[in-house]
Amino acid sequence: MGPVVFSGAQPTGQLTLGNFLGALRNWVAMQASHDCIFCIVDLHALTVRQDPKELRERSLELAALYLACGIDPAKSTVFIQSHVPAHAELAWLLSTFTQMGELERMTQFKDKAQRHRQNVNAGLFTYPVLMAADILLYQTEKVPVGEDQKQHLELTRDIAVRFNGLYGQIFKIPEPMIAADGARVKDLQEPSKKMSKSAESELARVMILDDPKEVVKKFKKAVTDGLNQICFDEENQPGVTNLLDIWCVVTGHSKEEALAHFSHNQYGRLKMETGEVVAAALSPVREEFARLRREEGYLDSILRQGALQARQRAGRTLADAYRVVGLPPLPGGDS
Ligand code: ATP
Ligand code: LTN
Repeated sequence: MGPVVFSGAQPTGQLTLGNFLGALRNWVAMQASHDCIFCIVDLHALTVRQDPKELRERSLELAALYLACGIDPAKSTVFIQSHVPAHAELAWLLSTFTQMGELERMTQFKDKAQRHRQNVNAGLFTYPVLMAADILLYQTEKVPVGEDQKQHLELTRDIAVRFNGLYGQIFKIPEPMIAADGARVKDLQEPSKKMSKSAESELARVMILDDPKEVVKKFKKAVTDGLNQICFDEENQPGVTNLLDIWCVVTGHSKEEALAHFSHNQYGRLKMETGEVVAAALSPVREEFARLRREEGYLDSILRQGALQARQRAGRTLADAYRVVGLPPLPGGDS
């Protein structure tokens, strides 16, 4: 089966090109050689207020999108986090092994607390503990994520090492896997920020399900600069660098090849061609998604089977962790 891989995305909105290049594309590639588990982390999504009907809809949509991107349920386990109670249970236990100061340092918390000032809830603060539980429950070895999640992975490792130090080898220590390219796709309007599903401007983010015309339009309107030179220079030319990076990941070309290809310094051409290659890469995903979304019975059966498998695996780790800290087993044997 190969080493265990675990990753997840939140059903907080449609997925962006950033999620695709930074995460999903790598998940698909790992299926051939790893024991992969991909989760729809709906409990995490609750840290920001959600409309109940939309949240339900988006969770199913996200499952269809995983499959449309190439996640194969015959090879990988796909499930919804809230279907496996062990996630919330282990999160509670791990929160007692996590210091307030550690959580206060998390940049995602600081960012989101800024953006949602009227709702800085305790769940937003303990979000990384739930993420640690997700990962540690499955004896995960590798966690493919975008660059923004690196700090959460480091915290997960610290919690696991601390717990193991006190009670023995209960958890495997996971490694983050951050792709060399595509791990930090930037906002098309404010290229100093990461492209995010929850960005305010529609033009800022390309969605996996945007139709080709929309994709091209968004790239045409991408913000660049007045320097009129095509270079990889994140500091002074973040917009141009982002477009070049995206073009390289999608076409599989190197930086040198990109510079040679766009040697005439025409920003218009860079925007247009990047838009076109992205639109072409996303088209088959969009079509497969439309087909899968009509097959609700099939999707339900995948999610049910995934949850049952996940419950079994997660249950073993949770039982071990409960036992070693001194929580008594149910008298008379397993429930
Ligand atoms: P939100 O904007 O609602 O916080 P998000 O866009 O960060 O959400 P998640 O569902 O939390 O999306 O993340 C799914 C995966 O996509 C994670 O592995 C994350 O690191 C990755 N990811 C998110 N944005 C980008 C980006 N701009 N570039 C590369 N990878 C990204
Ligand atoms: N925190 C992640 C989503 C996430 C995740 C996980 C990723 C929740 N649990 C476990 C990898 C492994 C995010 O915001 N992108």
